[in-house]
Amino acid sequence: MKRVPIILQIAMAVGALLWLAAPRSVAAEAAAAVGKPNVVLIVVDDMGYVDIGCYGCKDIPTPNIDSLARDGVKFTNGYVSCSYCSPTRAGIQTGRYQERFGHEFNPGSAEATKNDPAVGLLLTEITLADMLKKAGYATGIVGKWHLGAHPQFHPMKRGYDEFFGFLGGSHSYVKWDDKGDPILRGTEPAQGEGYLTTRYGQEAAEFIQRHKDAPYYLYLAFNAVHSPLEADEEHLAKFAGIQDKKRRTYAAMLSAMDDAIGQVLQAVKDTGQEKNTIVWFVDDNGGPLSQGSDNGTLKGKKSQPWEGGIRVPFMVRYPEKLKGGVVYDKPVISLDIAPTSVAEAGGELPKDRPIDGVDLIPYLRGEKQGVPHEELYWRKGPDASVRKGDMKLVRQGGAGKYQFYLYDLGKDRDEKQDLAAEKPDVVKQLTADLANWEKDMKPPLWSPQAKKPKKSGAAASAPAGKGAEKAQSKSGGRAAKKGAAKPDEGKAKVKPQAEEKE
Ligand SMILES: [Ca+2]
Repeated sequence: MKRVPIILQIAMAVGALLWLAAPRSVAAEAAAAVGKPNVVLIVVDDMGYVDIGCYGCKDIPTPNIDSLARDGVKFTNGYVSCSYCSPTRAGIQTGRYQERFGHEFNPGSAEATKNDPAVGLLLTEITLADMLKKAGYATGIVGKWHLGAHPQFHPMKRGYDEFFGFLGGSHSYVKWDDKGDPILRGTEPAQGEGYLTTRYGQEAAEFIQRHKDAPYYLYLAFNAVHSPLEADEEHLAKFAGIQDKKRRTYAAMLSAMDDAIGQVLQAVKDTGQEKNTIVWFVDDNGGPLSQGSDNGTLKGKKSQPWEGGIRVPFMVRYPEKLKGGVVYDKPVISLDIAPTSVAEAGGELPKDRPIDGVDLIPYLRGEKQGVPHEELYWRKGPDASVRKGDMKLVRQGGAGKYQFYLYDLGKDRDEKQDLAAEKPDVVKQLTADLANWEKDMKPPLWSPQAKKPKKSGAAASAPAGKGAEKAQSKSGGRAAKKGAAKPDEGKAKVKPQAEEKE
């Protein structure tokens, strides 16, 4: 496992400490905080591209989520920075391509990694909560963390004042003490019962009420509609007409989430701060399809570099500054959430490291011409892609035998016609752009979560992390070894997972 050079680690750690410790008095913060917008960041999990009404769904009513498109801006070329859970969240929290700090893969389950200080959002990274807290905000998270289960990565050590939720990547909706990853309030197991998606809505609404007199940042990270497929009777009853059992359960789960979001939006309204509250809505990756989700005609699914893995429902509502009912079709990415929120909060971004997201408000208000991003990049092991304008290059394969595919998304959003043979110059240019971008990225800090074998076997079932490399080298070199994903070295040392569990 290759580490970030110690000198660089120390420099970034000092930078993070200095940044967090820079003096601003409490009184100054309180004075400066008046008039600042609240920020509500809603992240949903594993939802398909066409599973809400405002993106074309016909069989699952989602009036509350749809209201964000009616009253805000809907992105139709909205992306996340990874095709699965934890890396996307690392990018959202930092505004940086998560490959810059080796957060390229999901960690293992919370149960498997809770004693592993090597698997989680690097402590040298500064979170959106850190940034907004410094700008005078009350901060809280409700729901799924998935950025490290070791105590040092706990959200309340990463800028969040309050936490109600779980540390891993997936969770039962009905069993609060699930798989050694209990629902926590703060750092202690929470006592309670009831359907968790609904409970998250209640907890979020209560947070909003509790902090209505100060600017607040609420990170509402639903695990819905991720597996396991577990719905409550009330919502299941609404979808008795859907024959397919998986789709019916999925629809009920999504409907419960829509109700919970309705409760949160109502809380914002009740406090009289609707205009001055930025509400983000983003899906953390495309639908996996095996659980009842639907990506429409997009190619591919969760964990894949095709549009079905990374193009997602993405919206922002901010009546104070943005007109409602607007569709914005230039490419944007979830990395933009942090810089946009921090700019509106009058906060500051760290200056000692590249920030890849941009402040979208000037673009959305038409004050800035051009596009927020000339290029966007993705990488997960040997899979990588780049979008430049409408042209998208996809790299797949491994063991020195990469395959390259080229699409014109302006004419072919669904990636049906591979233009690689027709446009070799474009392939060459985008391949060079990708290689150039990869020079600034770090090797993965941990290997992909090992799949559980059907038959027991110590090496293959070892969790990712410290012990994994040794175990995995015995089992045939699955680990993310030195330079695993560098353009010229890493061709297939990191094996992608066939089906992601988290
Ligand atoms: Ca996910």
